[in-house]
Amino acid sequence: HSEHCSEEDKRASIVRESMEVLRMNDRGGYTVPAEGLYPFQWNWDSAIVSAGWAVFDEGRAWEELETLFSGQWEDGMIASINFHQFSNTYFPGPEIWGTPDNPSKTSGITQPPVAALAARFLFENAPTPALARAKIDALFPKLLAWHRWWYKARDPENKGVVAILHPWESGMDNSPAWDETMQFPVDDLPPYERRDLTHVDANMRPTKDTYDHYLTLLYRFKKAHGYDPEQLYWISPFKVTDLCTNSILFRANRDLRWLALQLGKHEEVAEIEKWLDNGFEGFKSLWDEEAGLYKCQDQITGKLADAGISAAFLPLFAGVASKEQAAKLVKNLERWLSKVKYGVPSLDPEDPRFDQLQYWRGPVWLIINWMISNGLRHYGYDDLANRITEDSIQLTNEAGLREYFDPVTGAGCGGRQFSWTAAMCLAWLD
Ligand code: 9WN
Repeated sequence: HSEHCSEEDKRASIVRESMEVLRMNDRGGYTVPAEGLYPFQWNWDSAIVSAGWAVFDEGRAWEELETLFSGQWEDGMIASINFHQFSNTYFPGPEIWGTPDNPSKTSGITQPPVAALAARFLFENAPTPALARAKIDALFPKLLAWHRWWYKARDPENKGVVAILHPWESGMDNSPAWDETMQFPVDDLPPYERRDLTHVDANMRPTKDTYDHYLTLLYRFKKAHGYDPEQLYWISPFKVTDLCTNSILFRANRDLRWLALQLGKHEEVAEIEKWLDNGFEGFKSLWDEEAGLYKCQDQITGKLADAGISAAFLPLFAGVASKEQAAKLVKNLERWLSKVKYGVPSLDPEDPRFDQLQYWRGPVWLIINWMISNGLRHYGYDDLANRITEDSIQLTNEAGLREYFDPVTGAGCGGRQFSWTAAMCLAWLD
């Protein structure tokens, strides 16, 4: 009994701590992912964090999304980073990106479109339905504009799935899924100084060679008419169908459709249904039958990436996989989980590149765990979903609200007092 009690006490204190972390990382209308390491407003972080705020401060939750959309470009894009306030603790900052004022300073690329999911979550869980309705009325056209942007700028050839043009856009920056597609030669770069290594250990962060590639893309995009997204698609040496982005976009379209129905926007419903139909077709080219996994695809060569990554399970979250595909995915996932103590590792633990500490090349990320477990439940794999939920509770109980976790030892890695980990403890694990 006493053990049970102390487990409960532990959880109650994690929940309290999670609220404190969001308050501490609040910069007035937006939440930074982590003090020092990430001092600006990140796109998919903020969308997830708004669900955490929703648990104890409805108004503040909506404000998070409103501030995110205050940086929306005229063409509809939501950038990966909004630079609301000066900070010199992160590289590359606004002076390197040098985007046109559009309407405020941002990066020049995007990130996975979680915002519509968050908007639906806030709307459905709203203590004050009238407030929620007013907020959604204002937010809906902006969400729609962003989704339209994805298809216009990132699927001009009508594949039904969208391209990312920079690994930072995937949110899984140094995933082994990009090892082959990141082989292009780097340009002569102006000298630069990374800041991430002053906050966290180098063995947990991308290598210098990887950063040289990141910056090569950044400077080429900057030269291409101030990041004009319609040009970037045609000039980028990195053009990939990313599973994380496309699964989230598919799910976000379902949630946007649901919101459109609430608002009685029938033309928009039809427009979104077309994206869903095309997406369903587009996903077929990402299925690797032999491996029993989805794979990212190089749009330049047409080749599927060889790496099995955690995003391979996200089509379950999208709801785009068939029952047969789901069964094969589950078999792989069970094999992965049998090789580690805590799931879900970001790379197949049997891949020789597996590295338990290295960022997106092995470690566990709570936001991905939430999406995978949600998807598993939808397909009826409750036991496996429970295992992932239990692992996530254990990890945060033992290591705290860290950026990511070692799947072998359970140790916390990367940044501390991390906003999206706190948000997951509030909106998912409590
Ligand atoms: C680049 C903020 C972001 C996350 C990404 C994660 C990391 C940035 C970086 O941190 O990326 O966008 O400099 O490492 O990979 O998913 O949104 O938490």
